[in-house]
Amino acid sequence: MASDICVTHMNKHGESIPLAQCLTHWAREYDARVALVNESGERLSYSELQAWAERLAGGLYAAGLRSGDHAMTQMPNTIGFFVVFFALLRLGAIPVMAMPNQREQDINALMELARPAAYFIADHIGEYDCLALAARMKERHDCLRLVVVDGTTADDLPGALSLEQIKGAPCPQVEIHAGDTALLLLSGGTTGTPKMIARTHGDYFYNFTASADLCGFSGDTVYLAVLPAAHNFALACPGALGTFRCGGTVVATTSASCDEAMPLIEREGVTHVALVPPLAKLWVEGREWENSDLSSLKLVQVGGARLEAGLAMQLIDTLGCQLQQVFGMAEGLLCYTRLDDPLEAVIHTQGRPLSPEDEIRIVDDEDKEVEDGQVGQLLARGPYTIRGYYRAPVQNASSFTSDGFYRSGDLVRREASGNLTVEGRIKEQINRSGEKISAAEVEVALSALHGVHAAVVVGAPDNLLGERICAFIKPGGQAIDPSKIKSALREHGLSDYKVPDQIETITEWPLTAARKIDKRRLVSIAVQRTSGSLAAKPLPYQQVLLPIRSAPFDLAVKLAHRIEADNYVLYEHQGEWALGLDCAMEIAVDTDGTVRRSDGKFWQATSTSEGIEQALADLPFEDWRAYGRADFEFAYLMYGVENAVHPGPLLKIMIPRREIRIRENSVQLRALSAGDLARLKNALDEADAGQLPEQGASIRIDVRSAGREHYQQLVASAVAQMQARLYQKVILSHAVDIPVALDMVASYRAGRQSNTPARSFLLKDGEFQAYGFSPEIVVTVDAKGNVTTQPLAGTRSLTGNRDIDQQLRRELESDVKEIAEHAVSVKLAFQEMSAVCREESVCVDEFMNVLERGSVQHLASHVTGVLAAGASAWTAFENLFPAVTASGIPKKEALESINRHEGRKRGLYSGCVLIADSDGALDATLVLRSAYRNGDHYWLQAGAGLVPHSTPQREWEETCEKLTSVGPYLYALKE
Ligand code: OOB
Repeated sequence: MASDICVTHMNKHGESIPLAQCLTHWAREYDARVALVNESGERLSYSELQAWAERLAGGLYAAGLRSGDHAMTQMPNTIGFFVVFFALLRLGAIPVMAMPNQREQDINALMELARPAAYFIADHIGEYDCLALAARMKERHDCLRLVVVDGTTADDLPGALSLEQIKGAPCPQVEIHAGDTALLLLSGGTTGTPKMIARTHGDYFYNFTASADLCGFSGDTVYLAVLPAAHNFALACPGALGTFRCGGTVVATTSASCDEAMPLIEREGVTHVALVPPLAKLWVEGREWENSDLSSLKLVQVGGARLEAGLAMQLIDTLGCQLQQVFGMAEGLLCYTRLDDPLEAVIHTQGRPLSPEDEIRIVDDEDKEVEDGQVGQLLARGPYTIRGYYRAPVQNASSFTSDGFYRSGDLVRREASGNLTVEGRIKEQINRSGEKISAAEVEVALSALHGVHAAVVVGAPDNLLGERICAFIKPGGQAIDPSKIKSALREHGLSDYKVPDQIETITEWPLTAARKIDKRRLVSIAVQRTSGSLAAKPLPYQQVLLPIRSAPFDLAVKLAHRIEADNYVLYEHQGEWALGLDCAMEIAVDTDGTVRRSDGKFWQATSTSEGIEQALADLPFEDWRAYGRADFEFAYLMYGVENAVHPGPLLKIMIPRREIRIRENSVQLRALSAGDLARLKNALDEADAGQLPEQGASIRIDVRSAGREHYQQLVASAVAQMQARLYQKVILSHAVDIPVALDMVASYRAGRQSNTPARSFLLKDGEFQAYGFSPEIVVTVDAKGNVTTQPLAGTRSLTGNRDIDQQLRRELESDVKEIAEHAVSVKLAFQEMSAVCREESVCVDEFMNVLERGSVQHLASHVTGVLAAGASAWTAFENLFPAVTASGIPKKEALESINRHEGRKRGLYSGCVLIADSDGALDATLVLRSAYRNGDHYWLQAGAGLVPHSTPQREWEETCEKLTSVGPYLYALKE
């Protein structure tokens, strides 16, 4: 028989035993050790478990059950469950692993497919009367010869046997091969019909033994089976079977609630447990009042659905043990984070395949492999992954490639470490608390109900469940009563966990461009319609104030250089460097003004500022600071200018998970979890003690080398339009490409040392990066509602030679064109401020100062006011954006002129970078004198303010002077 056992099914010790013979081996090896304990403290040793399973197998044989027969088990986590499981294997019968919470429709469909000869049930599951269900199944399925009840009430069902009573002499040994089917697992549905997964003796043995090795299971392992043991995760990843294989103890419980499970952990000294994310969340919350001693816990595994990084950290903090993420599927492939992976990987990824022989492909819509780091569908093939569902040829044609890869329907990305992150899915499946529900199946069940004309079902993000089932119904006549719909579905035998959590009436389906029902839009509507009612308690930032040795700017640079984050914004203002890292929540404004939040909520308010305010108003965090940026084209939305250049989002705001605010001598660290705070502190200590990053080679670019003619043509064209009085002023810009990869942090550092900006910033958002030395603020609003804006117009260069600079300054102060240009800008700022401030409060409190900004000097004024009743910082922002300095006068005509002349997206150039606080303060600074990167494209951009008297030659000079604020301080990325 050994020759039948495929090498790939062996564990690292080279053993492979057919599942059917495992318990006999283990009983011999572990004998009197405790194999199994239940919640009431009943214990079975390995020998006792084996003896009982042997007796039961004999009794079942005597009752007519035979090797190869299918036997459906639908039992909660009891001792009986395991006895039945092992007895069936011993007999050579094939357990069909139904879930305890499945109801008539599911069980019926499974019976039709699996044609079981026996049905093993508990007498009741919670309130549910399983005997009545069994009676109906027996009537309907003539394949069912045997019903066995675990409990005392078997007599209530004529013909049923009680598990306790079944015994018989040992049944014959059957010859079993590694490739024979050992058990049938259920697949999470994507279609209206169930699918089953045949797992073999060999592959399943490998599944739990290799998993047990990877997870460090041993004879000391005490595994709490709190998820249903009928599910692959708790059964064999490594689960109960992995524990038995090592001689450990399985604690079986039917209750997952903290007040029952946690005392059990203390009582039994549980070392390992597997959870799904929603349960993990309940346990974290439960620890606020539940104080059992959990110090025996070594490892908590979380899988089945996406685990948020914040919850991952909280879990480590509150349970005080190691975390492992498990991304698995009943079809086979298992990915685990490893016990020695860096914390970053354990928190942010779902691990990598268990076996070196697992093959994975990440592909696009056309099955072509995507580049590393890109998102695509995960296809898997390997030693324990099935090549087809049980008796499902039609389904198999679409679920497997012709060369046998399973199409998981999951969208994943492979990190450089080889770990995968699950980014979404393409299958029409809802993941509710780790339970997989086919939207199609619920739609079919709903459509069969009286009064339902049509139904579409989607999964909506949910604080408690991960996803909740939301059904949209077009009524077929009278109004829909959600509670009646739910009870009708239950009466029709739909499993309880598939009954929609939310039912909404809809009159018209939202459609996609391809005229299909827009399910994403439905998700947004589902979220929208419940907003408010499901609001969670806001999460506070944990914070510490620490002394530092480095100068604030040096420290900011060292941190930006060291910290690895996909998103960050470093914002310098008023002597503080504020660094927001990693996004806990993102708010984005689409090109149509819709404000979307990354938790799925969206707002389509009368004004964009109102939408943003609403999105910020019910953030689930306390005392937050938001970091964001608005691209120039946000102005097109504000002024109704046609936007054919920017696909959106036009404005992005992130609420960071971690934050550092650096001032002279001290640093404030803030994070949403204690773990993040601790990591931040480590990063700070290292940066404070460490060296400044080394600079690469200095880059010389000639900003005058290209584009002169084109730019001067644009100037001439705009000047002609202004002379025709179409508008008064416009800023036209040109971009200069940088042919080498820039070290953005080193260049920011060098540039900042030679500039005297109003604000500076350095930011990264995935592939997009920028830094700059902002000459002026767009608007600041303090918590009391004091508003300031700072129009800057009129420019001369700063050469570094005092006499020349003085001469240029005098020229600037007396040049009629510059003064006129400045005066109209101040007037416009005054008007815009008056629209949002109390009228009598608006004043020009500084007029026509000369401000030195790096390589140029400007005429600058200050306009201040106090917010009018009903106005917020965002109303002020909306009114003052874009800065007149970078657009023109009147703004709308100037924007149209820019759109016509430049004809391409400006993006962040002449937009703004901003921070906003939960107390209502906002600080938005104009993005000029900056460098930009998008993927491998690096560039600078600058422009000049054109008025009717402008000359192409002078304005070209001015843009080149401005580029000199950034251009000489560029450093190449070190190899
Ligand atoms: C486990 O198995 P199934 O068969 O109930 O569900 C598989 C599906 C995956 O295709 C994926 O969509 C989702 O569940 N999933 C996860 C995940 N683990 C599973 N999505 C995001 N993050 C994860 N960590 O759920 C299962 C089987 C064995 C071990 C663990 C889970």
